Amino acid sequence: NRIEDDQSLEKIKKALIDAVDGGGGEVKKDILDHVEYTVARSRFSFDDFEAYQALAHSVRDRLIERWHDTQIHFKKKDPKRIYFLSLEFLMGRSLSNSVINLGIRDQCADALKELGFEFEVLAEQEGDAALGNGGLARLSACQMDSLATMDYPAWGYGLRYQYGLFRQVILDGYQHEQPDYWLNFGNPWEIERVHVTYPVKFYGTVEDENFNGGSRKVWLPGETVEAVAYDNPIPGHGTRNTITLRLWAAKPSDQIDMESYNTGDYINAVVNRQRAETISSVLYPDDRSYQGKELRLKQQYFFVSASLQDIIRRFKDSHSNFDDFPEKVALQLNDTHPALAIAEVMRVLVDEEHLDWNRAWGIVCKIFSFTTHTVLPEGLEKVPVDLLESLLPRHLQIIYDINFDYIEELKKRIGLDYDRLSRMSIVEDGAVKSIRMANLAIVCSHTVNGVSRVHSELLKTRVFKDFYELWPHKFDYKTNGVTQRRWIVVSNPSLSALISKWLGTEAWIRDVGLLAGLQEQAANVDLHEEWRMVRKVNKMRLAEYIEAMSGIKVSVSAMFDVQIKRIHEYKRQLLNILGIIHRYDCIKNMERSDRTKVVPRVCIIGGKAAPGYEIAKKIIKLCNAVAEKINNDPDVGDLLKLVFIPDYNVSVAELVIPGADLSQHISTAGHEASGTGNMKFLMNGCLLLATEDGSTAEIIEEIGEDNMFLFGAKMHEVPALREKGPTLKVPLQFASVVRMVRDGYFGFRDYFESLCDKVEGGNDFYLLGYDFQSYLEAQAAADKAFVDQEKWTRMSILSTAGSGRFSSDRTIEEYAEKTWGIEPCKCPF
Ligand code: CJB
Repeated sequence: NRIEDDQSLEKIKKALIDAVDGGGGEVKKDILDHVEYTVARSRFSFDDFEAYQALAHSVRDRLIERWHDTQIHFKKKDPKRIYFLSLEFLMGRSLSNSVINLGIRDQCADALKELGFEFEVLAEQEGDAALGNGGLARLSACQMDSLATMDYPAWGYGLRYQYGLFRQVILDGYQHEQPDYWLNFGNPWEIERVHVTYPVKFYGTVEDENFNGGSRKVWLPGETVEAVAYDNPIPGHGTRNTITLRLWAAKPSDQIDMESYNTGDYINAVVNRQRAETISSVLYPDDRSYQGKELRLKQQYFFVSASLQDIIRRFKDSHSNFDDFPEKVALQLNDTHPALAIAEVMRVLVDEEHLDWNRAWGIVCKIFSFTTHTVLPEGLEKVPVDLLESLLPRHLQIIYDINFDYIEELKKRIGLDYDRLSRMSIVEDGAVKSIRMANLAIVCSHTVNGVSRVHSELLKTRVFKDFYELWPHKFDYKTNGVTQRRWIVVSNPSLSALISKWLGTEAWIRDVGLLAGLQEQAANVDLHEEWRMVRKVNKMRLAEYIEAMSGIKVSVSAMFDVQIKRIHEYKRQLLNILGIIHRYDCIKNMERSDRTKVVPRVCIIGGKAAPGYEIAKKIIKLCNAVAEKINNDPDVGDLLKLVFIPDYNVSVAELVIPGADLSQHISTAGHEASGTGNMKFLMNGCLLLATEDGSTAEIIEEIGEDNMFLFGAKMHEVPALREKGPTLKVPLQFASVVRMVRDGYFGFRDYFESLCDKVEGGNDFYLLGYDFQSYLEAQAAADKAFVDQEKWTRMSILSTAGSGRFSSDRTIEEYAEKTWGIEPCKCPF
């Protein structure tokens, strides 16, 4: 108990100060010790990867000390805790982030230098922890960083997939998926807790049992799998607080299947037990459609059950009355994926802790909050009743019982409006009877959060209209945010240093609102010069990467125009590509003398398509086919290049975002719940070309319309435009670029036919044709602004200056105060 008394606290402080004063010395010794004893190499001969491993372990030691102190402190203070349940966390790399948050970046770099290594080179040795798909998963990671930095007593809970998001390989322009066995070389950032294990049960039957003169339900499960905890310490910045991301791995249970053993089928018995591990083996790569898959449901229950056993055990360590549970526990449902937690808490309280139903229900209604990340009703999860009945029979009963009470209550409130009752029911009666997980989450949560203001409006007026009318007080929103630690300090160190220099403080790293101080300097010519220099260096870094990865040489004086995100029809990468074709066509048809007027562009597109999403895969192929044509056309040269960056992930984003001049966020209005890429680009001084969708509407409020390039139909116009179908007017240029694709100008005529069909003949659901004209105008405005470098630089500075609102620190503070009711619990330094 090293922080039990003030004296030992003083000792810690002194040791820390000594460590800092000692420069790289102490770290150097630790690295060498880890080379010898952890990596088992000679301290006189080790390579970059071994040096990375030894450094990572030296950092991990420091993390563990802080983490222990934090956990002891939390235990002693016993504050209300927030448990963040999420099936996806996109953590990316940990080394740079950890040393920066711990404040030992320079010491590590010095120590390495003395040993003949470079920090940046070693940092590149680390693979990404890609335990998630896209925005939702990276948001969880950003929020963990903010929770730690702001000293909140928080735990993240998720699954430790052995295979993260697939690696994207591009062959002949087509996407191929390869498994991401990210644990191949070990993972120094996690700690296996062999003693923290819980049994998780599946299948079986529910029986009635006599109890206290009445009867009660007893679940007799058919299969048990063991959940083992792997803890990932998450360090805060400028604080000793280091919180836990606890990920569960499935292991075969110790319980022996006696029948198989007795029948002598030893081999099969072992093989069957081993199968248990498949539960946590692979992340589902579809970021919004996995309906009806048993393994997915197993994953959900597995992580929910293990997490709740852990949470309830921690509660019971110091409490005996469950009525205190809501005073000590807040459970956050990150989308519907963990919604089974609701039925599981009811089951534990009623069946295992023997609380009566109403008392248990009263507790449940106070502890859950739910955040939804989608706009589309079809994106909401449904679980077939048959599946649930076989896998979790008792949970199905509980959900039916919740639904019965709720519908009875509802009838009293709204009368016998059967249409509405059936829309609002948790159970959907259709060809396939299913459980609507969003309805379950809404009914049982005290707060339903959207992720931007626009999103929240859509939830209230369309997606969950019925519920909003019933319970307006439940609905709220917390506009998403991203952590400036990762997205400026780690990924753009030169901009970070420049900002600190001009603000005269590093305090913005924890208090990002201070970035607004840059506004006063937005016209300062000295700042302009330094700003441009930083941007140029980042562009050079990106250009080197592009050349190394694709062989394409790009000019850093061209405008770097970037669209990186998951490939989805609604995100409209196709609009971007068709715009590029138009630009190419214009250059080709231009008088040679006019070509000097063209603003050179490097168009960069990156992103993964879900393996089963045919149209998204065709978009990737089209991008590569168009790139092939343009990049090899001597007529075009440096005026236009198109690069598809393969295997887009967090680390690639860290490289690309600081090097972008312009970034595109061009979803059809009303489709992007929030978007968080826009925030990362904004922080890095990249200008946005965007539709007024998701969080962009709020960015406009911060930096003004004049500071970005807006275009496209507005959200309220979209339904009427769609109704026009084939009569909707589209510009000739649009028809002409689509024709080029149809006619095989870029090859693969037959293959692209269905893609072209998606945007023509009344099928243009995402309104590419309608928005094309205004898209081209916005692009022209961007060209014009880019030529005026002074104007561009001012806009860039104002973008960074106006990004403060989009920090996850602000989002988390709102959640803490308004939704979770938790307070900081700072570990003494
Ligand atoms: N989102 O990444 C996902 N996956 C989903 O299944 C549903 C939504 C995204 O979540 C982000 C974080 O809230 C949003 O910014 C983004 O608009 C949304 O598409």
